Amino acid sequence: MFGFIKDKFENFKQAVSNTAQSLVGNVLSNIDETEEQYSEFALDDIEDTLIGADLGVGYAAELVDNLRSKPNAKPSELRNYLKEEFKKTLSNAGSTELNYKDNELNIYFIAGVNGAGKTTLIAKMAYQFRQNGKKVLVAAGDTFRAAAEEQLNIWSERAGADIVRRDKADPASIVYEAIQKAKNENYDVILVDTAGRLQNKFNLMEELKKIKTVIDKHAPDSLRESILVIDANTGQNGLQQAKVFADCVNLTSVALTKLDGSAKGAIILAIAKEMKLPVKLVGIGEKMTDLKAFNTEDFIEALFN
Ligand SMILES: Nc1nc2c(ncn2[C@@H]2O[C@H](COP(=O)(O)OP(=O)(O)O)[C@@H](O)[C@H]2O)c(=O)[nH]1
Ligand SMILES: [Mg+2]
Repeated sequence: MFGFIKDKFENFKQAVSNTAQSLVGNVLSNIDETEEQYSEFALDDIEDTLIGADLGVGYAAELVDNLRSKPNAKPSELRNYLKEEFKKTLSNAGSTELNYKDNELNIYFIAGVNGAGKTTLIAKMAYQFRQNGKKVLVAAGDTFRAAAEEQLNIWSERAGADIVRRDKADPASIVYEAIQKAKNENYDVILVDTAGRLQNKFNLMEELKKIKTVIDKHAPDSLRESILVIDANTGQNGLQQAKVFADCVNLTSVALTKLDGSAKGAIILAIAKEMKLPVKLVGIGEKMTDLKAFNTEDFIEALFN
């Protein structure tokens, strides 16, 4: 495990505030806590509000059907009920600690659609690892967009990481080169940036598989995480993206970006529920320091308090 910024709860709480309003605030403000029982109208309302907050149709229905089937469920207990259910869902999705092994090479494979925030996440991770004295190499695997490589170069320099890049080269060969360099020069971390053009889904998925094959072959014990980057504002679309990527590369976790300002952070719960994937990192702004280690307690606290 690795201790990414853990001390900025206030910023995190701020980033979760719109989600807290749409997911918890709106549900609670629509019910009458003095009623002894839920009316059918109230239950439908709760379900609609949960769906509107991007929790997903199936999950919202499950939560409300649970209440419906318990004749003595009380509106005054709704807050606690949701809190416990959300906690359960998150803990069932697995540990939120980023995997990291000291004194070994740690490879992080980063995937996601264009604009999700992959390159920014890599810069932020590189910065964090550098702050902790780790030797960091970035593999510029998004060779499709020239501007993307240049952006990565600037970010990496700023973060104090080294980079392997080669114009128009095959991404898998760049990753191969990065692995050789990392082994020869004792790097602690390789961050693998990738392309995200979903317009040509088949080619993209083949390219990602090829990169993973190179890692499996040349650094079989080093792949620490395969992280899918999802823009919080894409809501349920993000879940669809997750399914496409999960079908092709074995994902281990999710990084949710642009949570700042987003009211659709319930996607964290939807992904945990439907895909059993933990969110481990959260982007809460565009700056290098705007990265937060996700943890369930902080998230629940920010949602409900
Ligand atoms: N507000 C906000 N913007 C972000 C965050 N992460 C990335 N961005 C912005 O999203 C845009 C796309 O990011 P980029 O890393 O290039 O996406 P990529 O195509 O997946 O590599 C850029 O303008 C970033 O500054 C975040 O956590 N919060
Ligand atoms: Mg990029």
